[in-house]
Amino acid sequence: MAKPAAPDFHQLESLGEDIKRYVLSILGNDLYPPDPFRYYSGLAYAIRERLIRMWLATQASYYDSMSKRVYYLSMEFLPGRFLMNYITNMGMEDGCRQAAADLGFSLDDLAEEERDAGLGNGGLGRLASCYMDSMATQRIPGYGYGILYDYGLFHQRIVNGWQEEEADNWRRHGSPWVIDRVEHLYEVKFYGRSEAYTDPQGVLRYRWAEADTVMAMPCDILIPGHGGKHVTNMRLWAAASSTGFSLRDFNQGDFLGAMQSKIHSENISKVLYPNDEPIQGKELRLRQQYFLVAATLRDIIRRHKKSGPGFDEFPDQVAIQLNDTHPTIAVAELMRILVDEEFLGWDEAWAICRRTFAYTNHTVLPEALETWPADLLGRVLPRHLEIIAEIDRRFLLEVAAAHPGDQGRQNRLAIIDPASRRVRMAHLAIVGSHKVNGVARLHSDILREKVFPEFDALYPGKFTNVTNGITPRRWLLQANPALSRLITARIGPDWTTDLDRLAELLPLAEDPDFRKDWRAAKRENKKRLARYVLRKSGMGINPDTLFDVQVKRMHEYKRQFLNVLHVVTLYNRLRRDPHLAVPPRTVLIGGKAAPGYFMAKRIIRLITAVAETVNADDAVRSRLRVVFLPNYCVSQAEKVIPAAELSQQISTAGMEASGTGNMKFALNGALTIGTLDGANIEIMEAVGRENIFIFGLTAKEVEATRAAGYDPGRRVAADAELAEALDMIGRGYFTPSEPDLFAPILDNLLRHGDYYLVTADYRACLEAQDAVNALYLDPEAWTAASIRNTANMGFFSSDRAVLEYAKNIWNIEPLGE
Ligand code: Z57
Repeated sequence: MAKPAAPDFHQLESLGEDIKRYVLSILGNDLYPPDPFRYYSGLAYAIRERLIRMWLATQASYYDSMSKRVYYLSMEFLPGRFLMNYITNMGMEDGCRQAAADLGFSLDDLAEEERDAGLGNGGLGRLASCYMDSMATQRIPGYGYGILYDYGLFHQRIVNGWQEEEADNWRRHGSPWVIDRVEHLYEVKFYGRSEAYTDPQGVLRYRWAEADTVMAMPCDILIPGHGGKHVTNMRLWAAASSTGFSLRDFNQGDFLGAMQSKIHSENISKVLYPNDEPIQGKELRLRQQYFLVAATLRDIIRRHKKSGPGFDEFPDQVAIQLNDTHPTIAVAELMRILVDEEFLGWDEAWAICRRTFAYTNHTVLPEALETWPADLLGRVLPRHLEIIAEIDRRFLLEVAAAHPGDQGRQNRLAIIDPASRRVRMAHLAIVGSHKVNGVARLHSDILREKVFPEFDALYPGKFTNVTNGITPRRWLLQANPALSRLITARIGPDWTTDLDRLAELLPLAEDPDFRKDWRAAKRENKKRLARYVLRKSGMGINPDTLFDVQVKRMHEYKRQFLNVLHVVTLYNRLRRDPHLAVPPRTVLIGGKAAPGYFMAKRIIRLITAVAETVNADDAVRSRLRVVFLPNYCVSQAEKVIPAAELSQQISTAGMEASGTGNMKFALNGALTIGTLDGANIEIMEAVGRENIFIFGLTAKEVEATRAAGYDPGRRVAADAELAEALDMIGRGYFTPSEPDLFAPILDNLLRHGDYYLVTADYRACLEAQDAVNALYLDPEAWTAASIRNTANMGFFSSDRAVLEYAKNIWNIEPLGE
């Protein structure tokens, strides 16, 4: 496929004039002085207009084809910035560069003006956004549905070494990409009670009485596929109060009281909950979940009714994918609509539900499996609790029929846990879906064998795997122009939509000239990152050192602490032997801690403390630097990942469901040091055992080690370097004025059994790092391995992933050209 030609109505000739017109008319601003934010906004509006035209054409073709659609329900989307993504996907890059230059700007500088849309926490939200890009590119008819939070994930600042959170008011200066559909409001109900009545035919029915209502306003964000011919959208709901204010209270002179209920309703879409896993069980969060679900199902059913067929055909027209359990109340809501509002019989409604829903699980951490107290759920959603109880009653009859007399099994499988009276959302999702998938092969195996074995026995074939993927457009084509240019020069441009084509690079790993070009591209990216770090933190880093990177949410199971132990050990070795034969390294670590996660925040403080000490030590500073990158986010990832040479993926085996950062690094030619966890296993199989540094316990060994009663003390006593590093941290070597700062981290390890097995994997991690050093000292061999990583990453395209969902779960054919 050649580079897509810009269709006529992109009208690139008029782009410059359009930009100026938008600066005047929409922003109400002078053209002078030429402010980059204004010109970014003007360009954004000019592109938005072109996008809307394409989108209207795509939607018309959907209606013509009457095809089945998928609705991807997610509490989180993490798109990052839009401008360059739109421009590359629509093939407008040359035109936009020219227009920007004519106005006296560089396109890259204008792009830097955009705020990230950070409507997600981490992997789960970013996965949803990669899938949007791939659905549009692969022409799979479907939509993302989520919430338009006023405040996305907090901004992280580092103050005196500690994380501080700042509100992310991302739309404060406007958001040209969001199309508010003020004319399409839906009502969403909360609270009140379920009321029984008899209908004119004498049938007992239920309705939702005395409820409060909140309005849901749809806001669309357009998603162009690569090549620009197919444009879909995600629809994000914003809450608005149902009345401006309560007239009664207002007439009695209680203005603030009247405003109160308005504020209460608008709270619903105010802020994203900042916990990655586990999520927080707060009433407002439950209201957010139901708000998304109720508004979305109304929209789906409206569209279904408009297209003609009755409810029998609903599952032939509609697939609903639940992104984790967060939108699982949809199962009860669809039952409520079908039974209470459309008057279908229970069995008929239930068959429709099960054929419609599918559920993706993203975690096996017990503390992250979502449950709600039945009384809280019943207060907020009284009729839904009744419906869940009825689903549960019928389900347990099924269980009893399969295993008569096995009350223990019924208790374990029950949707409402009889002991705690909590609603287990994963059980509701499994029972209400026709497919349940994990996100990497190991993770799906663990789901079937360890977490839900009795469900697997009850429903053979329901559990399946779809290994995660990432979009090659954002994560290679856009983020890494240096490498993309080199790849396209050698194998042509088709890899952008057919990532397996990267395998054509494999023989070039043998070509010294190509290796030289490959290294030059990496070096350019390292220099770009060094400039970025200098600009953001005033710190200079040296592009001629090994860039060793770990960026992801801060979490004990991800073991940033193990990374720190390696750094401290390397520091000690360098102090003892200044001539040690290892390559100079820059260790970059970044990630946000949930604001209430004590231990994760302590680990950030430890990293900043170690960085301060190491970077100030003249004896080692030319050979080891440590940088904490503040405010890791999508736009930062786009700069960091292409510059990385070593990617740290070192979670305790069995705990990281998949990981997707691991894929982005390997695609950009970084070598992975990692454990046999999540998708690392499949990455190893793809790139070859000799092109990756694998260490540590396997998931099975982790289980056995814990079962045998692991004793970290013995391990530490037997390892002098480990003991030394822990001792320094524990006694305040890195924070002499506050020597006890890291005692809680040490307690966790030495007194509470080291649940994440950091000490168990320490020595293996160091040996793997020795192998890293040895290979890096041979640049030709390292570069060849780097090329082989990129060349073998085709499988990890989100295009492959969404096509698997379409075929095995949604039963949807991609549309033809
Ligand atoms: C989240 O980002 C993930 C799982 C969750 O249960 C929640 Br809540 C948030 C992540 C996993 O930790 C990653 O391993 C995985 O790659 C990602 O979801 C996408 O599947």
